[in-house]
Amino acid sequence: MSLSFCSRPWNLHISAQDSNSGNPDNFEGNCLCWAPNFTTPKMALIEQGDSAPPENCQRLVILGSSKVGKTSLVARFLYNKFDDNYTPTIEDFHRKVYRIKGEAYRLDLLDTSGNHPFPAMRRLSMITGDLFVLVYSIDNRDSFEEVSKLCKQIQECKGQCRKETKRLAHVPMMIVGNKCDKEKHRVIDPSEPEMLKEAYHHCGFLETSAKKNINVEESFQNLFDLAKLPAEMSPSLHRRVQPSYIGGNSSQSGKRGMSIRRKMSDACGTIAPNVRRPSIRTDLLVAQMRTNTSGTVTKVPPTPTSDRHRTELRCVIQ
Ligand SMILES: Nc1nc2c(ncn2[C@@H]2O[C@H](COP(=O)(O)OP(=O)(O)OP(=O)(O)O)[C@@H](O)[C@H]2O)c(=O)[nH]1
Ligand SMILES: [Mg+2]
Repeated sequence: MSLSFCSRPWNLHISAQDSNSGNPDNFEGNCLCWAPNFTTPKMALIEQGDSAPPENCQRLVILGSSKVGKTSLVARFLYNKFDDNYTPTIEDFHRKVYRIKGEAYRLDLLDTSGNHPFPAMRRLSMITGDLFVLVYSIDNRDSFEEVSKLCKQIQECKGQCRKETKRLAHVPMMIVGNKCDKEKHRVIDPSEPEMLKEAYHHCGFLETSAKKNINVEESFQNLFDLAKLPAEMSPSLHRRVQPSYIGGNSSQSGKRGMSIRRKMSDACGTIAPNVRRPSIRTDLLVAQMRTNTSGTVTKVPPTPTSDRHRTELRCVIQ
């Protein structure tokens, strides 16, 4: 039986194997058990998310000026809802768990404050984020300038953390021009974010309206594509189920000849209830683990995307 910590300290993976049968299922019920390409069909979806392999656990951070519609975009993506009333965000944390083609995935969404009262927290969110949605409002030039600054800050921050100082860090980022329903008030021409996007690798751009539900799903879908995550993470490409949902998975069903459409329909997802943001201490630990305190190089375990198989260096949080 082997015990190992993954790159995120709140995930403890115990890979257990019976030396006689080689079957990890023998330990089910005694310990939290995970092995690559193996998901026990008896686990509720929410538990599968908790034990998802680290490369399938992604944190999506939403940044941008105040009132540009960050929270509205998240609400549209998660609940397909829109609220005309404005409530300022301090920080909101959401978690969605998926089972796609027999594998568990976990997507954490960090909805930040546009007022960023705590700059160190914002920097920490950049360090711990894997994917970024950078939102401006098409009727507000300052909010676009902010997105331009954010692109640079994220690249610098990730560049400091990784041994990629001489070239741009590969961070999936989606620039989103929200409130495109307010065409009459437009002050940002799409050519400007298009130019900004070209300056970065793995960067996309779309105009959206959380209010009219225009391009919201497409924006997240583009970001998943950039991050090489499964398309089925998009709301319309999986079934919404209860957290307690237990079902067979497509990889174990043995239906090899299934059509792509049918395989897609086997994907399911749920929003984790009452989930709390990992503590700042935990986030700091993650930041520390992702960097290196002595300046020596730390190997990060290989992930499905080759550019995530990388070396990382010390990074300062200030
Ligand atoms: N017309 C229009 N209004 C929108 C749209 N998206 C959001 N709003 C409105 O804009 C206001 C601000 O939206 P929020 O989603 O709360 O903005 P936010 O970026 O989260 O703001 P902070 O939490 O302060 O950073 C709300 O009154 C929303 O109803 C949109 O696509 N079109
Ligand atoms: Mg908000």
